[in-house]
Amino acid sequence: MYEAEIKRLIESVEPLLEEAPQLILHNIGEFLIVGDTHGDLETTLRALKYAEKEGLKLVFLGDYVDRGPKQVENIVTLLESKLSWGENLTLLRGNHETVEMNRWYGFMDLVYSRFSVNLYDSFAELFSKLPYASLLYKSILTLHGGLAEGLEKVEDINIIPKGELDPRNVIALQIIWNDPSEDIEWFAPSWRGGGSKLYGWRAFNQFMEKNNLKFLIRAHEPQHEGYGELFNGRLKTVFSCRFYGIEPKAIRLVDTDVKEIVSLE
Ligand SMILES: [Mn+2]
Repeated sequence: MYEAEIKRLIESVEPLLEEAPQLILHNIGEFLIVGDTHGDLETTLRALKYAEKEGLKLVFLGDYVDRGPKQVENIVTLLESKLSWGENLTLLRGNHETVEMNRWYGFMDLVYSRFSVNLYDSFAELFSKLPYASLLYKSILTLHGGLAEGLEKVEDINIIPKGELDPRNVIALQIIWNDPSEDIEWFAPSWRGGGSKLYGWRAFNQFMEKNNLKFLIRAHEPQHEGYGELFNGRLKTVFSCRFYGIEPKAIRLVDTDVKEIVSLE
């Protein structure tokens, strides 16, 4: 693919992201929720094919680039799909849709060497406009990392500013970085550093009750079987990148329930 084509693709998707809220609402349909892909083009193609065949809407939970072998192809495929699927496909922001991560984990160098500094800058701008969360059926919250200390109401995700190449907003930063832990009650500093935190069971339960939520679905941490649960099954982690020695999985939702854990192997 030529640089000019990718640039045009980015410019076509950008307005769609600009006009969308930070919290995307979906109330009807069935969904396929896909976790980290990190350059795993095969998983992305399988998810698209499966969702198309079964008539599902798609939610990707972020981390499309860095690490894997087909990073450019993966993000390009996702952006092209966004254009053709429109609101039936949601791309959320992960902690790797940031300049800081791309500098250390490969995507920046890759785009510099294959294309140009200018094209990387266009990707970075686009990433800064990806929404942070999606609320399904008013009761299932989906995002990349997790709950943020200081976030009381789900709707407050809409207050997060757009366009931060590296999120400095403390809520945004935690949404893409935080991990759950059953060993703590409230919040604690995370081993990941940089202002990220662990959220414990009391913080989780309180947030879920206050916002009338049934499940939280997130990605961010590799799972042995591609899927894992915490907090009595109310928190579900899905991981979809095959390069971690795991079977890539996705979650199929019908109404407000998990219908199936789908293998994307
Ligand atoms: Mn991540």
